[in-house]
Amino acid sequence: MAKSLILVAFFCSFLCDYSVLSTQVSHDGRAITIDGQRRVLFSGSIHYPRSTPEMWPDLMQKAKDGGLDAIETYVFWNAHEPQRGQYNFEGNLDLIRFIKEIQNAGLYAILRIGPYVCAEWNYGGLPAWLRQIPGLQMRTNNRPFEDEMQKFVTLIVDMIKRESLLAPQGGPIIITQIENEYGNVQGPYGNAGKEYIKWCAKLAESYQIGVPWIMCQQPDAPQPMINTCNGFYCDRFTPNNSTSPKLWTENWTGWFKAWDKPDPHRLAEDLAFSVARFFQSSGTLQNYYMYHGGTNFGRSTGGPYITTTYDYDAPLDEYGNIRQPKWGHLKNLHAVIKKMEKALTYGNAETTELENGLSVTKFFGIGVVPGCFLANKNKTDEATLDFEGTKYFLPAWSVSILPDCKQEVYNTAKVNAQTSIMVKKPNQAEAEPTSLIWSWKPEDLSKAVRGLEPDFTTNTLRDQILASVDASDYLWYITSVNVSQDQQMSLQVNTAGHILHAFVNGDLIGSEYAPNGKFSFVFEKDVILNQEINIIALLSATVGLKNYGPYYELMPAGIVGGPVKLIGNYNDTIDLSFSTWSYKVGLEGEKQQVYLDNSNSTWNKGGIFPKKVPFTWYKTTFQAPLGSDPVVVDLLGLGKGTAWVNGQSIGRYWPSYLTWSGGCSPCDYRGPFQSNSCQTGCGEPAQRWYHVPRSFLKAGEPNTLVLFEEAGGDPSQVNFQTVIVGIVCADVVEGNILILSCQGPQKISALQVASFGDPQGTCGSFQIGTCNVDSAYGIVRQACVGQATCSILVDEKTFGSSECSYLSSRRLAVQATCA
Ligand SMILES: *[C@@H]1O[C@H](CO)[C@@H](O)[C@H](O)[C@H]1NC(C)=O
Ligand SMILES: *[C@@H]1O[C@H](CO)[C@@H](O)[C@H](O)[C@H]1NC(C)=O
Ligand SMILES: *[C@@H]1O[C@H](CO)[C@@H](O)[C@H](O)[C@H]1NC(C)=O
Ligand SMILES: *[C@@H]1O[C@H](CO)[C@@H](O)[C@H](O)[C@H]1NC(C)=O
Ligand SMILES: *[C@@H]1O[C@H](CO)[C@@H](O)[C@H](O)[C@H]1NC(C)=O
Ligand SMILES: *[C@@H]1O[C@H](CO)[C@@H](O)[C@H](O)[C@H]1NC(C)=O
Ligand SMILES: CC(=O)N[C@H]1CO[C@H](CO)[C@@H](O)[C@@H]1O
Repeated sequence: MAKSLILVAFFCSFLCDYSVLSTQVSHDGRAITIDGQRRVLFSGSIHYPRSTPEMWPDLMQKAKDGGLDAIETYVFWNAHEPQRGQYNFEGNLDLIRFIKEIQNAGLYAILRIGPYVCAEWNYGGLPAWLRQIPGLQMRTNNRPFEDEMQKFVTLIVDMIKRESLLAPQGGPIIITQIENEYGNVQGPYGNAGKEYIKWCAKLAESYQIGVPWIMCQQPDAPQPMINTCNGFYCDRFTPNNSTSPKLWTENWTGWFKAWDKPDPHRLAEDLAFSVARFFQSSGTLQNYYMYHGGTNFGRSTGGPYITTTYDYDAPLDEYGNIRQPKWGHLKNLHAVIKKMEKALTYGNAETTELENGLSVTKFFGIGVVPGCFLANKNKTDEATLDFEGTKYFLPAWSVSILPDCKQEVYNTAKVNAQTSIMVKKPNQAEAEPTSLIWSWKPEDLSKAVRGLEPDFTTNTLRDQILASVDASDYLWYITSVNVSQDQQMSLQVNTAGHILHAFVNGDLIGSEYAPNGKFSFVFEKDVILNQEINIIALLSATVGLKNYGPYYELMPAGIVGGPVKLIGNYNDTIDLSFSTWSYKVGLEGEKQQVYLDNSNSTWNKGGIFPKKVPFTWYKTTFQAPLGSDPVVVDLLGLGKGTAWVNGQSIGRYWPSYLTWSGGCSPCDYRGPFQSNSCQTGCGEPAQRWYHVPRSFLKAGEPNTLVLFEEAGGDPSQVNFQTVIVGIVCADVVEGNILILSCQGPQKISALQVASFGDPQGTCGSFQIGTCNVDSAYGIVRQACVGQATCSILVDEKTFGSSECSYLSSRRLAVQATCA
């Protein structure tokens, strides 16, 4: 086998110029065509910087097993070009390796080059150094911006061409995107915006890459750019040109999380409903945003107030585990829709709207097996639909799919896939002490609070993005004031956020952070001033820069413009806004890279251990947990800061930020989904567990964890854990197959419930209903206990035909533990 492949490759390199390996991608008004055939395509977003190269093959395989055809990613300009002309494509920024992993898994790739990406990404992916270029205005008809954008897009296009990654070259890339969601913000840019979009389209076309270009949410996309839809539902969307197929680039599988928000969820039933409705309404390509959300490693990743976890409630969780039942319910949906591929892409669609929100769509035509969708859009009432002589039961807010228009194979509200409940297990590394041993050192504030060795000095209060060029979250603004006598005054600082720590004459007098994403606030605190010179040092910290909206890049950050004032008892005011201000970018510890293992800085071991002391660096060593399960570190007890493992950033942490306590109520999949429809974790720490990728860890030797604690915290509770499947459940309708899996090396260790009949309740609280086949428990125990995976066909042959047969449909409910 290997030999003949080599022969073919050898033969081709001389004679056929790889044309045998080449794939022709085009489109018509109906679908993307691959080698001339119209296709139904399922795609999923995975952002390469939000996982590690070691995770990529497994993520791709799980995506493929879940029934995807393609992986979609943005390209992240500010990560690749952190300084103008200095590029980084290493490690988790190795875009080429990522695309090759997609190809290795036998999947297609969709590359959204942007380079504006939104994506809850810091500054929407645009480099902050663009702001330093004279006359540059972003995302509009502006030559300096267009020049920089063209340079970067050309670099990426040249890289993928050189590596033969485009489908016509034999590579996996079938679709590329220029710009992103510009249609949503275009209004305020007026005519310049229209010109810019035309320029983008011309630029894209000029590369002649031989695959279709898309522009999402761009109703006036110039041909041949295809306008595509983003949203929770896309059934009502139509592209503007009869030659453009209906493509859905972002069907949000859940939602992102911010530091002040509870955990958002989107139930599998509703997600499946939206996908089924899209195909019912003649859609042909759909991309899950996100299929794997991942982690915002490093400070430059997450957008404004976005947590370090970017889990997104996606079919693969933050750590790369299969999220059940979402993953399995969609896998089953993909399989049934694929059965109808010919009908959906070559057939005619005939839709009949019935009363009470019911509708029927039949795809039919010469030479194709007809396929049908029966939809119940009614969000409260179930219905029984009489269709071509058969009665079909449709739960509220559900779609039934009949791939042959006769037999219901799938209903979006009937979940046959297993549910897995993940649990966290303590670190079981050998010889790991129960609590970690810490050393520490204070951040050296001595120069900053006295204004020594500034990076530069001005007599204005500058925007933090311009002043620091986003080289750090932290920027010091320092000035002095000469007063004629000792006195108490009120220090008033107007800041555009996000966090402010104020020091007067070396003492921290107060700290404040922007509440609920309202970044502008006024800090006010009484201070005692000494006669003559007083030094006021203000440390401003950002938590990810704005990423969305017209002119979002101009949204201020830091103490831009102030005013900064001292107000006396008689309203006598000293305005410091135009005093001489010194600036220092970043922390001393960041400059000295004290988080690196080879850092030469000295750490304190003895003495009084500082707890709840802001601006403290902490360091400990730990053994990597045994096995291969994903690792997290529990940072409960800490305030806010940044964490590194073996010198690699695992992101910002902020467990002291408690989320809003309202807004969590039992979730219902029925009815139009909103980002806050279904939330958990109200009033709890915004994020307590932080992902430590296995590839960051060394087995059998000590690993280092370094924390920079900005707000004051206590690391004594910090510990490492692994994430595993704890409980598996399933609730399977007769005629389907029960599959239970511990999703890893663990085995099903005990069976709590196995009831065949009409079991009640949900996973964790199943109860026997009015009828139960007594032998069910023994049958399931026999087949499953002791196994890593088991499957049972839920039918009469297994469970008998007579018992409970008066029920209209019998179900098997199972709950088991993995260990
Ligand atoms: C595209 O369609 C929208 C309505 O969906 C319309 O407002 C717009 O003018 C159309 N644009 C073009 C170029 O046809
Ligand atoms: C639709 O696209 C075709 C081919 O790309 C183009 O010739 C035609 O002008 C477009 N029609 C409209 C209404 O934009
Ligand atoms: C849902 O169905 C009920 C009857 O079962 C009907 O009264 C109601 O109007 C329907 N709602 C919608 C939105 O069609
Ligand atoms: C502070 O102001 C007083 C009065 O203007 C002046 O005499 C004194 O020299 C100033 N002190 C410093 C250190 O500049
Ligand atoms: C100072 O100004 C505030 C707000 O303008 C006002 O409410 C207060 O009465 C003033 N105090 C004095 C002592 O003038
Ligand atoms: C620590 O000191 C050694 C020897 O002087 C030097 O080679 C190394 O680069 C230093 N490490 C850092 C992180 O500065
Ligand atoms: C393009 C699109 O459909 N956008 C929608 C996404 O979902 C939100 C929330 O439901 C809607 O407000 C948008 O209109």
